[in-house]
Amino acid sequence: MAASIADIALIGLAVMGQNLILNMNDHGFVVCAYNRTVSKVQDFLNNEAKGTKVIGAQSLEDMVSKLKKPRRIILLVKAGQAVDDFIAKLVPLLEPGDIIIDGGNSEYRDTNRRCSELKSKNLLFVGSGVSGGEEGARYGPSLMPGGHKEAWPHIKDIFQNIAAKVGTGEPCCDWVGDEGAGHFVKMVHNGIEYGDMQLICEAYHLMKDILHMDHDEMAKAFEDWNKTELDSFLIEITANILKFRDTDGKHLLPKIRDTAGQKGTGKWTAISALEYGTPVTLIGEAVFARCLSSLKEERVEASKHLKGPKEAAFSGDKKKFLEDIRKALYASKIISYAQGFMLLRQAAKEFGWSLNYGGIALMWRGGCIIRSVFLGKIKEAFERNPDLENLLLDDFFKKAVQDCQESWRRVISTGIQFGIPMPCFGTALSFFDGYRHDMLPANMLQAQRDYFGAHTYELLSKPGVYIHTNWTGHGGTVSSSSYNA
Ligand SMILES: *[C@@H]1O[C@H](CO)[C@@H](O)[C@H](O)[C@H]1NC(C)=O
Ligand SMILES: *[C@@H]1O[C@H](CO)[C@@H](O)[C@H](O)[C@H]1NC(C)=O
Ligand SMILES: CC(=O)N[C@H]1CO[C@H](CO)[C@@H](O)[C@@H]1O
Repeated sequence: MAASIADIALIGLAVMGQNLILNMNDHGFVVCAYNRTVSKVQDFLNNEAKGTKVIGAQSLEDMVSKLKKPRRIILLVKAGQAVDDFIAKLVPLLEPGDIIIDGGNSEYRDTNRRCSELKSKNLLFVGSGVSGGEEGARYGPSLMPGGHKEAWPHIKDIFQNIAAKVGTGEPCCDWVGDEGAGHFVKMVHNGIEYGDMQLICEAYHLMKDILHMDHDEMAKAFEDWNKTELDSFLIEITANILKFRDTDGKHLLPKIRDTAGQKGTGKWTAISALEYGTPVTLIGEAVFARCLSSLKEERVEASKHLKGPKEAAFSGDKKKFLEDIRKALYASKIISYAQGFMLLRQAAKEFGWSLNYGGIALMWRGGCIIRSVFLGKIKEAFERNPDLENLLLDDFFKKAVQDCQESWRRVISTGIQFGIPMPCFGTALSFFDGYRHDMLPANMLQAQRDYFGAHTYELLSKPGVYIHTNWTGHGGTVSSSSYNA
């Protein structure tokens, strides 16, 4: 029998898997590599892993025999059936207390299910969000592990060592919560990424079509913004993209076809938002903005028929308006994160998870696409008050939104006058205005529902007591159960 020398095994030697292995190796862990196509293992040992302490396995049995106990096995295989197939093959080879970690892009509901299936077999299961792409995997990803908490003490050291670090070396990895919480948080991360990207696109659109800034001026603006509260990876790459010139010396960006692709993770966040009744409007709009962009031919045709407002030159102070756009972006971004955390809170309620919100902000602070200085502020807000109901009620963010408010409204009203689409700027402001109103027009809605469907309503003075009014004097005996409006 082979000596049990490996600290952890990893199955799935695509680039992400290889890079995570090399990252763990760099941090002094002995990793056993395995791939279903076993020749891949030898290739990896002979090439990328040459000169490292990485060992290979010829079979799952071989892999299991080489692991220290409790055994720790990371799966980095295609989400879906492949994960279940590997789990089914591993289960008979493992002992109670051994740990299977799914580091793929699994749907959180699958992770919930796998947690309960493996619990009944006395095995520990962890579903971990991994963000940061290939580069992150190699040099420090953001890691979001959740599942059976008993596994955490056994994997914490490895996970926190290989994760991205921020500030004075704080790892962008902490225990997220029970069951599929890690994968849920990863999904929300991706949704927020959609929102952040769309907000930047809207700012770019306003700069381009209202202020008529050229690419270098816009690049300079984003570089300047990168030194403000907006300091972040996405703002930084936006500046670089704007500056980038093609081989012919011209800017590349205006040559790129304006149809956005998507892999669906933003969509899943929006679907969850609808499912759990949480108004995560900005991510929803960001997903729809991509959908609208993809109707390129239809838009080209429509552009010949549907005219916007008469072209007018911007007559205001350009420098001041540019700063207004920056503030509109910042305020909208605060709304987006407030909504994202509302969804996390609702999911926690739904599934009985206890989530560490400040920890989540820290996990996103570095290593991943949405990494930013801003997330440090969110972490501080949850540190000040772990039970914070909504980010917008934290003093720092309350003041930030207040400071941006006039600019935000000016940008949106100007943008509307110029006919510029700003789905995310707009929905953010609508959400803000809705959230801060103690009285919304939903009294009318309730009256309408009661009028046509006898759905009943409550009086402000008597919440909890449901009444029906005979609105017309000729109302039949409709009961609310016969309608579902
Ligand atoms: C953005 O700011 C970061 C520091 O916070 C810096 O490392 C990076 O070079 C800046 N990028 C640009 C394009 O200005
Ligand atoms: C509604 O009011 C009218 C007129 O007063 C009455 O004839 C009718 O029975 C009422 N309908 C119900 C469902 O109470
Ligand atoms: C299941 C599994 O381990 N598959 C991987 C083996 O390696 C190839 C290429 O390196 C990957 O594409 C597979 O996903």
